[in-house]
Amino acid sequence: LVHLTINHIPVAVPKGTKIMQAAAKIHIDIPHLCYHEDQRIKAHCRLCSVEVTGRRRLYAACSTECWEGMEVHTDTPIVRNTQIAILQLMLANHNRDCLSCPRNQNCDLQHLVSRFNILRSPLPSVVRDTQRIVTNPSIVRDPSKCIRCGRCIRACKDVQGIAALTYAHRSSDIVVTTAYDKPMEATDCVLCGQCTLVCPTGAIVERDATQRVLRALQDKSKHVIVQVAPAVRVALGDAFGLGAGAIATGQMVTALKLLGFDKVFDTNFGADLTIMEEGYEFLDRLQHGGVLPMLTSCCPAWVTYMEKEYGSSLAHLSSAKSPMGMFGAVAKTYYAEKADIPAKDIVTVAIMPCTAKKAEAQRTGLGRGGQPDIDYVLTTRELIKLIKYVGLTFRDLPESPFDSPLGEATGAGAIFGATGGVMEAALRTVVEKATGKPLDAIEFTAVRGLEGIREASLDIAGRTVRVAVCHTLKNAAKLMAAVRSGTSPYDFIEVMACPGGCAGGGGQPIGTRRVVTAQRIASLYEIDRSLPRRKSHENPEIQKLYADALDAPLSSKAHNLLHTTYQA
Ligand code: HC0
Ligand code: SF4
Repeated sequence: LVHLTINHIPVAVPKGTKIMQAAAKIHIDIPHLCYHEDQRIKAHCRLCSVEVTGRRRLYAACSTECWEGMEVHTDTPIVRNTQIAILQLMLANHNRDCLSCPRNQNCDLQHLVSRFNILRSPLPSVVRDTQRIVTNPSIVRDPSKCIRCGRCIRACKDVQGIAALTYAHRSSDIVVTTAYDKPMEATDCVLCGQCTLVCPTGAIVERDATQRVLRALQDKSKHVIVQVAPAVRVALGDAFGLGAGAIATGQMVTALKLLGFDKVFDTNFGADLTIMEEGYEFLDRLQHGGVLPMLTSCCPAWVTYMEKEYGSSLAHLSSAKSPMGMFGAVAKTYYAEKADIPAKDIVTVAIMPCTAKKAEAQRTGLGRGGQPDIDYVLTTRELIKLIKYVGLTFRDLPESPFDSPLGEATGAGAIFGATGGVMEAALRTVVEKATGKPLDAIEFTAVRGLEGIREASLDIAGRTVRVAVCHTLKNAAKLMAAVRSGTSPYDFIEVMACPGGCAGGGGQPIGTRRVVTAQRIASLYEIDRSLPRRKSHENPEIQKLYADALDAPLSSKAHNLLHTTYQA
């Protein structure tokens, strides 16, 4: 242990601990902006400067390791004046239209300016361009809000291995932009939103659809239904003081009903349906010499990555639509018929922990007659805004169940929101179908966890099947090298673009970090354990859907409705 004092309070910390974490141990939050707990430390904003007795320069608390006998001061006049000067410089180069900023009241810069009680800025504004860049369905950039902390750049490069965002120019002219200033979607960007999750201000945010959804809800001629992704229910509570990973399914359904949705359905139902199609597709490829390894196709950032980077390997992708896509297709056909409402009068909204889902919803393969199957996608963050707008005290809401017939789901559907969940859900159905025997040991723990790449071998009806699971596109690239060259040892690979899977999705609440994602994942497995049915093929509503309208998995009807194609 290393012994030091911070503001005269003694602390003992393991060797190698940074001043920032030592201070946190005694409940002192040292201000910071470029530092993010999941990222490489850059220490370039210098906002975390502290004084050390006997030393003439200031130290960055995020990057300086504690030493024996160190006396740290976080609140001396020099420290405070430095921090205020840094903030004032940032403010001079920051578009301060806070009142109409998407991150209003949820902005690190705003919090710090408030914390330091900076009432007026003595420096004249040098903000140049205040034009927001709106070129794709998912992500909006506002360079006038950028404080050049580089967190988005590191998320894109270090997590996804993509590097669509970069610094350009030098010194006071430095900006964060894309290569040649191209629109994001015209770069290697896959719209995953990991950059939006770490941005401390409103410089890079999801494209807001809340107003359009509110208008649909107020339109009496429309029947507005909503589906909610598996990972939203374990993240939404973050914004309402429920604690990381809190399971808020029942309150969430109540909130959506109070918002005016005519029916509240579950994407987990769509996930069960995906398992039927994708699971049977895998068995079919396995038994009839189809293209292997088969790659999962439910994560839209991953699908876009495949289309942009691995165009010659698209035959490996499962043709199954994502759960969101399948849900939308069923909603505008089967459900429309059952409910006796013309599809044109049904508006489907999807709540997703994801920004890429907004772009996925606009894919031409996900619609019929020129109309999209999913009309609007809101991120978890946007749902939080809507709940706040109507003034619901979320944590006190009673619980409500999902509506029928697209609201029943199994534990297999629930775990889709965790990395490894799609594979585990698929195996629960595939193994049972292939062997014809009921599967008792349904927890495939080898594919669980947060290792970047996990693998497992299992015997399916006399054949050894090798599967792999990975999260983040940086890890996917490692597996894809072998797929492209035809040397992959695997038969089936699950890829989710975001760290931890959708639980850590780019549309989740600001403040999402790896530790929080891990708690959400634990909750998803808890939901799975708590359900009476844990295999997708045992979902009675899915069985009824096949009996009523689709015949069987992979039937031509199922193919028409539930499968899609990809384009390099
Ligand atoms: Fe996911 Fe999904 S699990 S991508 O991570 O497969 O967004 O939560 O909704 O569609 O079900 C996200 C989450 C979904 C889909 C499902 C899949
Ligand atoms: Fe990079 Fe994802 Fe952001 Fe695109 S959306 S810039 S891929 S982190």
